[in-house]
Amino acid sequence: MNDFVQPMPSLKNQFDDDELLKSFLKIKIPEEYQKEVFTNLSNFGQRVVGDILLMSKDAEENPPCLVQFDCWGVRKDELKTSKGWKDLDKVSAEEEIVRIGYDKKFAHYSRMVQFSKLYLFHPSSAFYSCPLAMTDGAAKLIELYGDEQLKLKAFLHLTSNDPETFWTSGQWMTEKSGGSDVSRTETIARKINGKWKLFGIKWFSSATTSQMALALARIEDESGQTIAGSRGLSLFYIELKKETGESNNIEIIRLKEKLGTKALPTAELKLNGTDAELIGSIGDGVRLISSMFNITRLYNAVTAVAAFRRILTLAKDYSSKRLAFKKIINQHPLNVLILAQAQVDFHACFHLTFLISEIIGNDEVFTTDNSLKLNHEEISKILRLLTPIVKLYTAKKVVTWTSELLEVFAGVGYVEDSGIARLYRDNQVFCIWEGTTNILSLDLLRALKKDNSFSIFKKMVHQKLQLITSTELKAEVQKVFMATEEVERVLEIKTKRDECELEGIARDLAFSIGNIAAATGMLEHAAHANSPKNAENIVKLFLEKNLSQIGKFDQARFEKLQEVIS
Ligand code: MFK
Repeated sequence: MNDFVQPMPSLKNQFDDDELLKSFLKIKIPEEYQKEVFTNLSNFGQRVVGDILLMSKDAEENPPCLVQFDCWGVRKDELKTSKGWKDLDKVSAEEEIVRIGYDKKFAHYSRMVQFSKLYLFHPSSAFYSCPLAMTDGAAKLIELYGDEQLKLKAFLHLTSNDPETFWTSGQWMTEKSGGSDVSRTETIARKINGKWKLFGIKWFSSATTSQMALALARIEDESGQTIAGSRGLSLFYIELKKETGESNNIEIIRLKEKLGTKALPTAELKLNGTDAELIGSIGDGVRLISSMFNITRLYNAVTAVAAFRRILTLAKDYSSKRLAFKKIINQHPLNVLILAQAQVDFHACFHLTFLISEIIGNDEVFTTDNSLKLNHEEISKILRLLTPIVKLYTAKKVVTWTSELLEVFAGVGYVEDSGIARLYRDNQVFCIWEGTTNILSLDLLRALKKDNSFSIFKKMVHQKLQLITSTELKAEVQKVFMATEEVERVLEIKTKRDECELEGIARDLAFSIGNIAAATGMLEHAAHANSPKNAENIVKLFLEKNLSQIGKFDQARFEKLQEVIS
């Protein structure tokens, strides 16, 4: 009889067991905050492998379902969610995952603390992190552009730590006619008896259980005319229920059958005269909502890195327990190679993402003696430049590495009840959610052109690197300096050429700048870490590759490529 039982991979306290996060925070967070932050994260690190993990299991095992009609044929559109999903909402409020970013208790370190908490939460949250992303984005937008009424109502709900009053928000942009190209939005806003009412279909609305949403719509004047394109789009605030508790004329057409993120209800909605309030000026909708999706894009990055850490942790733990060909598999050279390469890329993603937590923190709570030693305008421009990069970079890495690391588990990784198959399906969303890799690459070009922000980014990188005096890291520091020169040189040439050439290198540019930013964070950490040897080894391995990866792209090559796919 075969009675062999393979010991399972297991998870320990997700903060106490995270040497990288602890070391990073120890270096960055001032003494005065450390005790409170470390205690809070350590307690939370235990919860995410305890009660919170059980909530997410319940949410995954009991996905949402839609009851559209009662037995008499009356339309109900009742969205049923599990107890686990509801409890995750409560935990999010109590643990202040959104609030930490707004109460600014840790001054310009507030976002860093918040991102750390989100990073611990996400892999045990059944993607409750998605509603939280939009909630945070909505809070930011209202903080920037909301009127007093919205600030006194919605903002307080979105940033509440009381489960009874906490609200989540949806972000309703995507329509059948345009996911990436939002300018094709067809939803109409009509003024009827002095009030805005929306009519149209929103094609991908996650967090359908939210109390509010921010939506784009095209204003129709009294003669039925609209302005085409994105300049015709305005931003609206919607509450999903009327004061009576009835639906605000919103029909749930159906829930999406998605590849992954099955616990998260994502619906197609019909707005059938939905009461709405205009935010900001008419025609300014895309610009305003960008302040929301720039936050959700950062959530995308933090959660992608968190998901990367979860599968890597499980793969390393499993590799220390599984025997094959007379050796524990973490002794086999090919597996060592895979795990080490994944670890190096994981560190790059971590440092890139947590570098941006420092940048956004300093942007939101600006002081002249800020840790970046830049003025406010410079910090804002670097934030704008790095946001699309951090999103696309981490998303692509986690998707690639999830596939590779699944192989470590072989057949068990391919079956549902190992949980690995679910990670594989779920993680694919990081490249889709909040904009695809190509759209984010084009957004980088938008930022580069508008702000000339690469030279400011270069200034930040150089300032950080100049502080690294370790002779051990001298060659590596030099390599990053040279990579910034190389990207700058390419940009100078390419911005003078036609649009097609610049678009053709947009992805390469994004990954090159991402590599430079990640390497800067890794070097800074290695220079200050308590036990620097491992951090030095990791950054050296990372810098074995070329940071600047900009390939050849010109009109002749483009024509050749077009022929190839014809
Ligand atoms: C977690 C599980 C989720 C479940 C499954 C999800 C499946 C997928 C669901 C989805 O649908 S996610 C997709 C969400 N959609 C997006 O992320 C939108 C992607 N498209 C873009 O980001 C486009 O680049 C964009 C719509 C913004 C382009 O629109 P336009 O009309 O071509 O923008 P334009 O004219 O360049 O910019 C208009 C204004 O906005 C300009 O400001 P000014 O008026 O002052 O000049 C821009 O500078 C500004 N702007 C645009 N992007 C910005 C920005 N400002 C700051 N940051 C940005 N990123």
